[in-house]
Amino acid sequence: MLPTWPELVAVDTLPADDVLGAVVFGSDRHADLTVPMRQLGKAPLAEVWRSSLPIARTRSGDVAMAANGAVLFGTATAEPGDTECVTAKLYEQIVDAVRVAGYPYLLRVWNHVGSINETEHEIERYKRFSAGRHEALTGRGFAREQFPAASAVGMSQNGVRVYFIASRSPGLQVENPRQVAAYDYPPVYGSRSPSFARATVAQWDGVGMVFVAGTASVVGHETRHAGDIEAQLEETLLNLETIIAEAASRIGRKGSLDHLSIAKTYIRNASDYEMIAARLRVALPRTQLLFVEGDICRRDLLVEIEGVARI
Ligand code: 3EB
Repeated sequence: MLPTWPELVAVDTLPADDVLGAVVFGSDRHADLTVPMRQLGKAPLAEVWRSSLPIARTRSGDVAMAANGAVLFGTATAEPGDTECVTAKLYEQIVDAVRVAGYPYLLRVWNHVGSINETEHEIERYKRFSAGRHEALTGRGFAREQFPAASAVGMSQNGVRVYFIASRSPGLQVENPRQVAAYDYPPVYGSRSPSFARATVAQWDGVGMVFVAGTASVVGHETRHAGDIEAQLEETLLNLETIIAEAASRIGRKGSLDHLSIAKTYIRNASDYEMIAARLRVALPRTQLLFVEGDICRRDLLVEIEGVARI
């Protein structure tokens, strides 16, 4: 039995006893965390992480946690301030809290930063967020092989909101052979390289769960197809297919887009939603899909897709 797995459910089915964590986009009902981003498409869906084991809830400072003996789901929110500083403080709290709780291995972190593409003290806020995250993780002794899979996108209020999955046992970090590892990016993307992995894999009961980081039209370290949403979407799908296959091969299996059980798509311009949704329904016919409107950390990226694959 998997200790946790993600599903998209109607918001009005919450709260539920077997939900480790629930995240709602754009509405504030019954969620452990609300992310102020407009959901595109039909009725509001919640992203829930189900639990097959009893759940214990705790809090430590700004970090709220729900754990089930195998994994821990956490949320943390910082009020607006100096982005680098509040991010570093938030990440230090997260690392300390999961270590004390006994779930020290971060598998996946979702980051939401208000006005992510605006400048703050002459530096783009994403870069300041990235520097704060880097300082906290490396300062707390994280080697690059321990960085979690991540995404970093905007939201319509200021501040930083984070949710994450941590584990009692380590995951396996995976990189995309078509891309430079983000932690090796040149400084043009920020004074401190982004501290994340393209994917992490956890294995429970013979099932490999692949946490696929935010995936976009990046080849090497450069954005491809600036200004061309159709081409960005195709490049993104190729990157998704590549990282899933790579993750599967690391555990001796074959993997493809067919294994993606859930996918969340961040869309910069809501007017691209119909085209993107139509394409993804064809490319990912078996995948549960959620679409939200939001800024992506690089100004020239128009779409980003993340999700979880079961192999
Ligand atoms: C990229 O591939 C696009 O800073 O946590 C994707 C996923 C991106 C996560 C992060 C950034 C992050 O570099 C940007």
